[in-house]
Amino acid sequence: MSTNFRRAGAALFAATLTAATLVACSSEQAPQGGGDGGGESAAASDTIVLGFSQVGAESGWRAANTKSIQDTLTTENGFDLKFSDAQQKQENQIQAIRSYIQQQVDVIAFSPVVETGWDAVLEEAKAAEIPVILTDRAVDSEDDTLYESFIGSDFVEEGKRAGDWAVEQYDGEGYKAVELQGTTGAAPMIDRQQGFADAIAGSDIEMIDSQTGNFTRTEGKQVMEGFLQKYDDIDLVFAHNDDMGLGAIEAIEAAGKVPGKDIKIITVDGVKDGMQALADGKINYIVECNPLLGPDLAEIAKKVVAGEEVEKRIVTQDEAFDQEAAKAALPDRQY
Ligand code: GYE
Repeated sequence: MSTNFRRAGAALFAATLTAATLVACSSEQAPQGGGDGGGESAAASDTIVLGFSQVGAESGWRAANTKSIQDTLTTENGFDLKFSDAQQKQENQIQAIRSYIQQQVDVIAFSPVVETGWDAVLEEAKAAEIPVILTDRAVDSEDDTLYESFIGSDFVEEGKRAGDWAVEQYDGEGYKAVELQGTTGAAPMIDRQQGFADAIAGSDIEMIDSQTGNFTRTEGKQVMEGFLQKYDDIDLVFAHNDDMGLGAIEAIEAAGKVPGKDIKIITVDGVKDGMQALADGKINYIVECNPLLGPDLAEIAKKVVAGEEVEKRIVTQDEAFDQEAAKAALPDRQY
């Protein structure tokens, strides 16, 4: 799946060797920095200490993403992974990043919960000469020297694919649509909304309401309940992730309507529960967002520590599924 991983295949061995040498040098300085006081986690000299600040555990996608990172950045693969969960709070992420700076880790990686407000802490990392890699979500900053690379999907494209399919299927029927947005201010929320709006723009599909469900099943359900009380003519739901779509299914069924028929549902992600609902006809279309970012992160981290050039933007490849495609893909689905 990971084209980037394949592309860099040959160079990786050499990069790993260089990385080992470099880290060996830098770790000699660790004790005077106060580090972790010679505790058990004092890394072997060829190990890359990587501090990762995760958004939270809000969705099936996030669980798969965390697993991919933890399964890839292992001791056997040359990493000492320090992992923290920010529970969808920016202040927790900033705190975690500051603590990684204090610990003088070799690399900091994080998935920024929202796009703005990162410059100060990223400047602190830069001043401490600790490289930063963004995974999954982008930051909105004028200064792109504050991070080495951004690995993740093209969220505008995902929203556009969802909207293009809606237009292809439903244009001409005067559909009224509602939107369940992801976390306010998060890159995938902003971009998916934009992509979908652009795609339906010349059609007769009308977006009548849009609210955040914070990427969770519970809030997706609550927001959908509110929409169903407010409007009796909803034809289509665009949910920025599967979990909110699954919450919407519960709300629609509780209101005595049939999800996938009376009210069509389009989501983004392609996690197992979402794909199952699609195969069962309760969701109509899913644009995939690949959460398996661990291998690309490992590769880029090794290169960065080795002082090699890395691509500033690495776009992961996503597919899209209708009911038949979901049925075919489900048996081999990894997440
Ligand atoms: O779509 C959603 C998760 O940032 C791409 O975050 C990620 C999104 C994903 O909570 O399910």
